[in-house]
Amino acid sequence: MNPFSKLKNGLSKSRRNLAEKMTDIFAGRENYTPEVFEALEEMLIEADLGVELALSISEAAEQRLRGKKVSGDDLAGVLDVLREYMEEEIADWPEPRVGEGQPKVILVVGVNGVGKTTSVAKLALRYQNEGKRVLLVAADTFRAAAIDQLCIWGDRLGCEVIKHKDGSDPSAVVFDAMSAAKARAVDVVLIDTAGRLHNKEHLMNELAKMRRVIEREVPGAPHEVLLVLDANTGQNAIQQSRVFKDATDVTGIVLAKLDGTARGGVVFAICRELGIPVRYVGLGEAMEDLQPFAAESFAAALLAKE
Ligand SMILES: Nc1nc2c(ncn2[C@@H]2O[C@H](COP(=O)(O)OP(=O)(O)OP(=O)(O)O)[C@@H](O)[C@H]2O)c(=O)[nH]1
Ligand SMILES: [Mg+2]
Repeated sequence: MNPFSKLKNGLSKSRRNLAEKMTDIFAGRENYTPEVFEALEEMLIEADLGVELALSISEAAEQRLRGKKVSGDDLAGVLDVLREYMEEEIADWPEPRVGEGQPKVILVVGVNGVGKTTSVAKLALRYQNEGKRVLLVAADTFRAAAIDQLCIWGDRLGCEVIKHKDGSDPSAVVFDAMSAAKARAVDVVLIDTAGRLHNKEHLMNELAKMRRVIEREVPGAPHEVLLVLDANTGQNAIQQSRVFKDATDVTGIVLAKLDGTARGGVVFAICRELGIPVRYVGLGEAMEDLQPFAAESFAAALLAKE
């Protein structure tokens, strides 16, 4: 399947949700009354686009359609307004710069069960496919079996995993990983961390300590701190991002599990309200199911006709 079809497939629940609700809003109406646009706004809020963006889009749609008679083509007209807004709202972001001869260090963080470890494996595959030498780091020493889980991915990928025992200090694992990466001319280091409840101070401190070790061993690193969010959590994902953003320098978001949710619109709220770029979207459980996020194709896939 080509990447766009895969994205479209992954967004099918979100797309159907939008299309169905939109059809309901227009069904049986002759004219565009203010209620139509109120309903549209409400629907966009429910689709997790965020209040502000929902309001701007429904206003733009109103300006375009007010007073006109409802015709079959107008649904497409509203979708065009949506698409234009989405493309404008979300810029694509440049890759971070990595020093000559340095490994690129990527720290992957997030609350429990959002898809961190799976995303690490998916990212590893992407980099391997670019011909990069990848090292995985089992810095989740907190949850039983987390190390084994990463090692299974490592086996599948044919990728080395740096690990210590369960319960050991994750900063020590990270320290070893930085040394190994430098010694073995690794291109990309992917660090899997423990699921942090964002109010657990201990784990947040541990994260800060890991960062200090990384910075000391590879100046300028970590080059990316990716916060993994579960798309199913909708607006709650925004709250999580705020807390992580305050605790550490988050450079980008991996929005996982978009395939299982009708709330794909949350991408827009995240970009707009947090100013953190969505860098990747997770579209399934397999290694191949991760795509770099691009606003234009995302909007097109979300609003495509079936
Ligand atoms: N459908 C779908 N499932 C996903 C995606 N990403 C992860 N999962 C599933 O979500 C579950 C949790 O994934 P993990 O990668 O273990 O999550 P985690 O954040 O590392 O979890 P902890 O280490 O326990 O905090 C697994 O069953 C994954 O297969 C995705 O993009 N789509
Ligand atoms: Mg994990």
